[in-house]
Amino acid sequence: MTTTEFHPTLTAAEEALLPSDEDVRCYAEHGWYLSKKLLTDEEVDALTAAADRYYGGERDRRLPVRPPKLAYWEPANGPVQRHNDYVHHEHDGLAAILRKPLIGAVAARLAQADEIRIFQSTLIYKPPISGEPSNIVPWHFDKHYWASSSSEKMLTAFIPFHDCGEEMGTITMVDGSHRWQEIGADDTVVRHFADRDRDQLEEMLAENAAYNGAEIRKIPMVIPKGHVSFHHCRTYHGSGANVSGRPRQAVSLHLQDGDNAWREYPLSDGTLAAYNHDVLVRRTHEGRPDYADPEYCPVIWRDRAQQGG
Ligand SMILES: O=C(O)CCC(=O)C(=O)O
Ligand SMILES: [Fe+2]
Repeated sequence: MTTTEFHPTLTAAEEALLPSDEDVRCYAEHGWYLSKKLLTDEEVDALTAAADRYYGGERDRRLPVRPPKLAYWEPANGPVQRHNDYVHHEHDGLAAILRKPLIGAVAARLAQADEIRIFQSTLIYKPPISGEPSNIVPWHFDKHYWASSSSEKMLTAFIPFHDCGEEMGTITMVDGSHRWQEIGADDTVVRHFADRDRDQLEEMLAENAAYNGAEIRKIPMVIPKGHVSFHHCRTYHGSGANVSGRPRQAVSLHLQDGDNAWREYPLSDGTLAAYNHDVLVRRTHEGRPDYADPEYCPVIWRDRAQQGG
């Protein structure tokens, strides 16, 4: 699909589901936003059915190479938390719902951007095993993983396939933490987070908060079916055990604004920050990974003034 062919529009009913000016102000202040009902029950049920088929092995296409840090659960991995990246690329049934323009339009308003593209989509499944350690998502913010992206406006839409409350281990935000200054360089923090146990992670979060003279206020997002939780790329978040007796299923839809591009970002060990896209996407005319490659990073929203053609 070329730039000039894509003219997403919203119905009047969908327009009413956009965040208000006050919602946008609140997002800027708090770093998260719980949407109205953006997906119908039929659309959410279609996600569940498509995910079942995906887990059964259905694919419409496959990645041509395996990127270095790909999350890709397979049945042989057993009853641990499942993460599968690039589902918007590999599975058209999932993509059909994830590309809904309304999701992009909400993101565009929150990020105050003209265009929204998919950056990544991760299909998530927390098995209903209350003591399963892999179900715990440690405190992190998504920009930690996106150092090779130039944008500070990127954001994530967390889309559960059912009502998602605390007993399921729903996503939990650290209120206002996107405005904190970090202790140390981004990449050293990433490594710390990966290597540390839960108590140490709590301590790191506390140290970061203290450095900023901030209180830690944790907000578990209680998300009704069809609603979507959005968070800024610097908002700390994590999640806990699934003690509900039912699987907790979701897609984490990572979104980029139209201006986002690959940037050269040296890490403390002397290497450059990289993202899985870098071995997949086409090159720009300067020879850089193109984070606007429609094959992997499709546009899902473009404001009318930007639509041209
Ligand atoms: O599954 C979760 O609770 C957290 C997912 C996550 O880290 C995200 O959506 O960015
Ligand atoms: Fe995250």
